[in-house]
Amino acid sequence: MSMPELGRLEDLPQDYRDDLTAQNLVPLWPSLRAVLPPGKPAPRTRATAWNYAALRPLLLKAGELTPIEKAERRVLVLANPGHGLEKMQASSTIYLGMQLLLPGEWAPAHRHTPNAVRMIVEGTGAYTTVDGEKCVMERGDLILTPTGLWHEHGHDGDQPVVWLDVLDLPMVYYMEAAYVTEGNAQTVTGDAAGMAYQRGGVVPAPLFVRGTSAYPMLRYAWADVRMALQTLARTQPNIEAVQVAYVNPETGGDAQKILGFSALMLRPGETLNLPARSTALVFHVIEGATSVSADASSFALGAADTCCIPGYTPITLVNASAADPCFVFVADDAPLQKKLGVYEVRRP
Ligand code: GTQ
Repeated sequence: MSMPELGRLEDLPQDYRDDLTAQNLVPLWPSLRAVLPPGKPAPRTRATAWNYAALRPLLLKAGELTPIEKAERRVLVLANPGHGLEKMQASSTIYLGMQLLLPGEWAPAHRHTPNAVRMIVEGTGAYTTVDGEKCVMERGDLILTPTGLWHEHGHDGDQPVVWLDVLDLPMVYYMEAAYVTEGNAQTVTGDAAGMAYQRGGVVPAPLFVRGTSAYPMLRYAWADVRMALQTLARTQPNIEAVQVAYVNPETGGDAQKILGFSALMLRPGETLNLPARSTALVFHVIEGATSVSADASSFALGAADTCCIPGYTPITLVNASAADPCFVFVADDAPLQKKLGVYEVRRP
């Protein structure tokens, strides 16, 4: 059905408009189509890619220009131009940053309301201590630092360590609920508290009592996730997509409450068509190379490259290799959208 054209602001007499403004009033009809466009939203989020080889020298340069004490978190934010770079948003709800920690450096303990995860990009010897649990950081590992939990980053190795931060900061900031509390270095109470959750199908239950921690597993080792993907590919060759979700092992639900995380294996030569969904998506290549295409945009991504695609568009990924798999880390805001009842999948 065609939509009738609505009255414009300019159609109203200036003195009437001035009277409205004086009382903090705004007529809806000139803006109605902008806030409720027909059929699908008009996202600010623009399909955007960030090339790791190109940003890496700038991140290392930040290591020379700004000592850790002057940065607290030495991060270059992957900002979406559709939102304006100063907003520091990859999408409406997702913040992405590449964080550098140099050997011997220390990013002090703090806790904040936004939830974060780290996807380790390069280097060894660094660790994040979350709620007293020391989590080593290796390429491809996912480490959660959920809302309210103390976290600090340290580095005992001898090469730079870089990781991708994924936070729901834009969402929590929009809610005017974003703030931080600075703290003292944590006492490490364990470096393996979550290890008992690493095997699917069983959870700790001492004296028949299940755990009650909201975030029982803080580190998802890439070696395990990679093996799960390869097992899935081998045992279910007809599966539509070789994909696993990062979940809370106590509940089986999403690992975090606002953003959702999964890992995807593109089999050699595979073309994968993802249906249009209401969520914007972030793709970060862990291993291999793939193209990511949506509407008029197409990006060729290699290892450590990252891109963001707005919601409501079908997406096609094509593994660039006919011989090797490609492994991709995926983030979206489906957990939030599902809770709010606005989540949609649009199959053709
Ligand atoms: O490492 O705690 O990219 O607090 C932005 C805010 C990282 C962190 C970011 C943060 C952190």
